[in-house]
Amino acid sequence: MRVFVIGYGQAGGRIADAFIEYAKKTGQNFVARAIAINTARADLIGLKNITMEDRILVGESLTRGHGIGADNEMGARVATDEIYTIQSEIDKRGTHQVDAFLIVAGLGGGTGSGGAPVLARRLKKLYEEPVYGLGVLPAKDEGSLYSLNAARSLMTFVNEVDNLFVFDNDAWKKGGESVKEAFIDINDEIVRRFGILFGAGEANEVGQMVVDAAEVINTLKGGGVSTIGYASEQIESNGGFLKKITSKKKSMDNLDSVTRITSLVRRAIAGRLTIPCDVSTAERALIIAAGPPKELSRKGIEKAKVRVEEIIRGKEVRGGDFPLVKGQHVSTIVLFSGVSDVPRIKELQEIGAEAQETMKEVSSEKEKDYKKLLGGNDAIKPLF
Ligand SMILES: Nc1nc2c(ncn2[C@@H]2O[C@H](COP(=O)(O)OP(=O)(O)OP(=O)(O)O)[C@@H](O)[C@H]2O)c(=O)[nH]1
Ligand SMILES: [Mg+2]
Repeated sequence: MRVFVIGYGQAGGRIADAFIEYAKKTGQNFVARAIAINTARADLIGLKNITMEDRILVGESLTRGHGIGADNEMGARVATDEIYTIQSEIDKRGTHQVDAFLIVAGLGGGTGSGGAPVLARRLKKLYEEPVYGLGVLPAKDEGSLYSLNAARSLMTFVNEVDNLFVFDNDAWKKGGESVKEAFIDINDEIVRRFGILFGAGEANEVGQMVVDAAEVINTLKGGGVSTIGYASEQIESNGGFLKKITSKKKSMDNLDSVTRITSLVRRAIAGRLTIPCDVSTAERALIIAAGPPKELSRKGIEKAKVRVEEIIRGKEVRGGDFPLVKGQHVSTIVLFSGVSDVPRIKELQEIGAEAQETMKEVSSEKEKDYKKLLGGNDAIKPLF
């Protein structure tokens, strides 16, 4: 499907940038357009792949292009003040032939955390296409201000979008890397998963049961929080030769590809999710297997679907192929939509609620302004 990607703030901009890099590298065309919006000029300049004209500076009168330092009330204010400018920047880039919007933001900071929900609300009013969010949660050691921002933003964002993909930096950070290197790796992990999800419907190869945009959209219908599992395996280059000398070539091939798909799906479910959670609480799921057509197996997908149906609470499980002629890997993703038991979100909300109590005494006026801006929740309440 064709996605209009909007990176809001530093994390959002970098991830949108990584989307373009991935699309270029893999020759895919699911990114209809990618733009970056930020209050910090330096962060926009630091991007590599998004064209200069698609880097949009906002809040200049308030911040002179220097950013707003993790103040998400200010982030929401800037977005509210400049919503017509932002909307026309998006509109003039052409939104026909776009199947969905994806607003990406780090929820712990100020610009993206405050701005993304405001923009989501506006886009939903303007367009019929679904508006999805990708919210990046802060690592635990980033402190309580980041947790508070994330808790507040999450609650609003999830209500403004058609579905919110969540990615938890805390579950993905590795020791020993510089923060910059770590983000490059993490962002690659993110776009690899979304590359399969959104790329699937744009495959220009013939497959057995190719996933289309409607299947992705229907899986995401109903909203809530989504998580994605992923597993990948390199295709053995000597497999062809070995198989030639076996007499039962055909049935061997079939058996191999069925087992490969089912075992990859099992690994995708059991492995690290974008946001770790109890997947049995999911309402809907979508399985996609990507790779060279001869390595993909309809039977494998069917078997994996039955397995996922047994696991999740809901009944809707879809599945299909993403044929890629040049690939050296078979990869699978499993999208779990509408999950409701996410320990990290509960934890953030608790930290957020505590921090909010402390802040209430300090600045009850500021709090009122924030609520007015987002038109939203009185306090941080449990999401599930
Ligand atoms: N995955 C990922 N997370 C990032 C990246 N850059 C920043 N973050 C996370 O995003 C959060 C901070 O959000 P930023 O996007 O830097 O903030 P911002 O929207 O630019 O807002 P301000 O700078 O506070 O105005 C933190 O929790 C960081 O861990 C990135 O490239 N990738
Ligand atoms: Mg910033």
